[in-house]
Amino acid sequence: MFLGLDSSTQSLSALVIDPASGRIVHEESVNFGTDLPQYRSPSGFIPGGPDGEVHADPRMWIEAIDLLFSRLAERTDLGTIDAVACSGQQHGSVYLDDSFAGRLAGLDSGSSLVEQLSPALSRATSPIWMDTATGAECREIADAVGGDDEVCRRSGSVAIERFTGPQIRRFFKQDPEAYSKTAVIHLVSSFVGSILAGKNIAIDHGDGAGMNLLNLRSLEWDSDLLDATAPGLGDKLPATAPSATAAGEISGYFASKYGLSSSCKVILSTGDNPSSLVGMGATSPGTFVISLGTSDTFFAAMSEPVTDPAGFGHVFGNPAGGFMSLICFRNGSLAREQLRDDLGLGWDDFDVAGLGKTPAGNEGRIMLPFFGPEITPRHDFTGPVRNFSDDAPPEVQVRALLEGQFLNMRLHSQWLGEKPTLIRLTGGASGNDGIAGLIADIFQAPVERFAVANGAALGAAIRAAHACGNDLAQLTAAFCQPAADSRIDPDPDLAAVYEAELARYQALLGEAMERRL
Ligand code: XUL
Repeated sequence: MFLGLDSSTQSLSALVIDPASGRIVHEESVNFGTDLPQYRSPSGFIPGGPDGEVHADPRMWIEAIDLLFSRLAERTDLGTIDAVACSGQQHGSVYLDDSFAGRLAGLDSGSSLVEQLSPALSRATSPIWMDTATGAECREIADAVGGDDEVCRRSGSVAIERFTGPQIRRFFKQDPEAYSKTAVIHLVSSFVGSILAGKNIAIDHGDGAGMNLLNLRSLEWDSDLLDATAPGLGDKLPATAPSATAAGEISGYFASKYGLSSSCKVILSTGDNPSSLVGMGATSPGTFVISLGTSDTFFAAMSEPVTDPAGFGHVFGNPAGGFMSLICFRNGSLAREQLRDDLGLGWDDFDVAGLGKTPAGNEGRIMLPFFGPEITPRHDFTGPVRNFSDDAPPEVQVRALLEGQFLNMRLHSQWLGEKPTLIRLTGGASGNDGIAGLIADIFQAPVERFAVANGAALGAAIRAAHACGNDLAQLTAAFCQPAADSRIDPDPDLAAVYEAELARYQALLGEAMERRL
């Protein structure tokens, strides 16, 4: 049996797979808001941060580990687990002093993790991926190494507010004393993995690439980026290593407290998007994954490591080897929900029934689907831009929003230079046949939906099994199957319609961005 964990923004979840039977045998989850209300973080972060600051309490992540394992141990025999791997929300960072390694090595199962490890935190709170407070630091880092193009050429992304390097720089500037007391900086994923292993583990290439610090050619920390970020940073970062590396055996704490076998291996952690690439069975180029969530994300394995010349997309390590792209669209469900509420509609209007009232292409009526600031393309939009009257009937607005969202996605994924042969759709709105059909038509590729809700935890469990000698293709065939009857094929007659729409969308976007510069 293999255990996958996912420490995401709102919860810590676990999934156990049995490769012999091809079954998911157990799922468990701790919701930070409802299970750990004492941290006052209903959505997994501390609300109301100033100037775009979004931080979380790392003690909450630690406490969730004990709670999750106690629940797992009640319901399943953890002694059968051969290996565990972890996935984590990307970019978030945890700051620890020089007592951390000793505390990990000496964990006592008679006391809790949070009691024993919290005193090692050298920064009380952890910035997470939603934090946008580091605009100045991004500019400083880019200026120091020769501009955004240079940061992108080295690290796979321009300097980005939510990425870990700019976040570390902000900490160094705000509290140099606490920064100098920091002995080790972990990502959320490597932090949880280190607790499991009872020692500091390396940062893998998948999650490490989301820091603006890893050189994608050498797969080592880039010394110029380190220097541009904060002094002495190289000494505070764990080593980097391929995702499939075994970090060691599970800490004795988990063996004696929760009954894990002392020979249970801990495989390096990775970020939730690289992990989902594995869980969605998309580690080979050609299959694109679209995840419809609060923000929509788009990711795919890359045949060649190219970077986005416009600076919106990112390149991370593919846990199965090579690289993957990731593009994040802030106006995802947030925009869909806002239009629904503004027009007093229901989700049916966003499904086949509602979309059926308007023709594909919406007779040329286009919406730039930005209800708030967007990151792809990066711009401070204050509301959607339409080339038609904003009191047009609701069905016209709905189609314009949805077509706008996926035309925007197609437009901003063209830098990959690859056409999808298959799109795997996941996340909240993926069960919606209308939206799935629209994506198939706009990208002119078949769309499949997934039965497993937590692709990141599944990916972690599959990685654990793979690192212990199980064949990845067989694991993928057994666990990464679409839900029955979930496939939707594109209508080839609409290829030309959406080709023309894409050109119109691009022209409208160009005009709007110029007007607002
Ligand atoms: C990716 C990103 C998010 C987080 C969510 O760059 O910021 O997808 O990984 O957990």
